[in-house]
Amino acid sequence: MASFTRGFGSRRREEDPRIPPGQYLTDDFPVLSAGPTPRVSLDDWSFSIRTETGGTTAWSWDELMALPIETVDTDIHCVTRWSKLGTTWRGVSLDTLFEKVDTSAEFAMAHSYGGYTTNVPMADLLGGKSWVAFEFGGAPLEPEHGGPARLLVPHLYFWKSAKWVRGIVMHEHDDPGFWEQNGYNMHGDPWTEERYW
Ligand SMILES: Nc1nc2c(c(=O)[nH]1)N[C@H]1C(S)=C(S)[C@@H](COP(=O)(O)O)O[C@H]1N2
Ligand SMILES: [Mo]
Repeated sequence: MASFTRGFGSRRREEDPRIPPGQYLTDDFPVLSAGPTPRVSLDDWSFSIRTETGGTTAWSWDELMALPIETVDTDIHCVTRWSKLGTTWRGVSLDTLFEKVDTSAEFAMAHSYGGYTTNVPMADLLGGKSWVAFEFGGAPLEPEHGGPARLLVPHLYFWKSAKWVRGIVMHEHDDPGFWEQNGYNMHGDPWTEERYW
């Protein structure tokens, strides 16, 4: 897919229905981070889900790797207007992780090493829509792009795909995360241009 888009950097939506309104294509993979890149060793890494009752389920790196791993071919869209088509990731589906979690809360707050947060409704995380991803383009995810692992929610603007993800906290209400407190949309659907407030 990447070679198919090469040389069409200025191609717009009129010519390709995979490009949401107001986006342009890039072959690069820009790095957008609100702070320094945290370094987390795999020995110290864990991912946890805390529910509304305070119960916590956690996975070490090895435990995550022992779960079913999926390959995800998808397009990604940043609110700063770049889109990248045909990216390939490997990761564990949030459906798999939530199999072990008893919750009826409708909202999730993703938390990252380094302090970043972003809110995502459960309806946008489950049903084959999101992953904890640790490989990009056949190689371990680079630290700048969120390695060891990041959330991948490709049907929403890419700020919802929290880099260096360390866990999810369930919320009864849709509370704003980092960018959402700073003017970004609570939901972030690129197809309806849910960019800012
Ligand atoms: N922890 C963390 N995750 C983050 C960010 C961040 O600053 N910190 N930036 C978000 C934004 S605005 C975008 S567009 C994407 C960028 O991912 P990339 O740097 O891999 O392109 O990460 C998102 N996830
Ligand atoms: Mo972004």
